[in-house]
Amino acid sequence: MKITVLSLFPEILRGFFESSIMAKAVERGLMSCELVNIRDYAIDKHRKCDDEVFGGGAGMLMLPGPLSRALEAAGSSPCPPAGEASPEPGARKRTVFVTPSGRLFNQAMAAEFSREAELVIVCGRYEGVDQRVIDRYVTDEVSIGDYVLSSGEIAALVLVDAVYRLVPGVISGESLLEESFAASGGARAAALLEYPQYTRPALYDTLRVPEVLTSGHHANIVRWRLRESVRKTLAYRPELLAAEGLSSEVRKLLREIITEGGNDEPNTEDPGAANDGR
Ligand code: 6GU
Repeated sequence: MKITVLSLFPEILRGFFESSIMAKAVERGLMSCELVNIRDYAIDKHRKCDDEVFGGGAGMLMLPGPLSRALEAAGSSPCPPAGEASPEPGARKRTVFVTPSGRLFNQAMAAEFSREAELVIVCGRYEGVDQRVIDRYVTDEVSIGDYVLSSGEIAALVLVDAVYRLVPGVISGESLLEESFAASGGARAAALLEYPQYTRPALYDTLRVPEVLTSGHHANIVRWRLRESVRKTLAYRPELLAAEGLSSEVRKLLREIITEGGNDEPNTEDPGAANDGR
């Protein structure tokens, strides 16, 4: 997969593309990445990229000229003028504008983007971008959450990170399978948050790892983990448990946890007592 990111501050992005798993994926030929400085497509002698908003208002907007030329160079195709036939669905290069006024990004969108051969991502700066550029080139407007960032670069990195790791071969299938939300991009209706995890030492200062995890009893471990997942999901993201398609096991655990109330200690409970009903 090839990802091209257009930005007025590509240096903010470079470190990410040149380090860790991304660099490895590039080395292995699974990914290729290009950073484009929009200012390189400004043609006046001051390399101007922004101007005031028509109709008044605070701040500056990115000019249509430099950004359009950068998009053309990146291979984004303009949508045809009104009245002309639209290209086949999927024929236009996926061109994503990251903006707080976009569609809310989620794992299903990450999975969809990861199936594209190429992705172009545009980072906004200042108060935003001239709407005509969005109308002509952008296929998707995406926000990463209900808060405001000062620019699109960090949001673009969030998007890139969520997407490229789903490209086959980039990380192990096992890690993908286990993690929170893995299922929400696929067929399952609901996903649970991940259970707590521990590593050595088993006793750190006065804090002991839940005994079940060092017991070697695989079935008990699986049950404990599911229970903790349900407990955590109930505490932090109860709306995920309202979805259809919860297994009967999860529904049973949920009932038990709700009946228990908040007065149990997950690290000291008897793992065997939770689910066998005896
Ligand atoms: Cl994509 N950009 C900016 N500037 N702020 C955001 C955002 C994007 N998503 C949430 N907040």
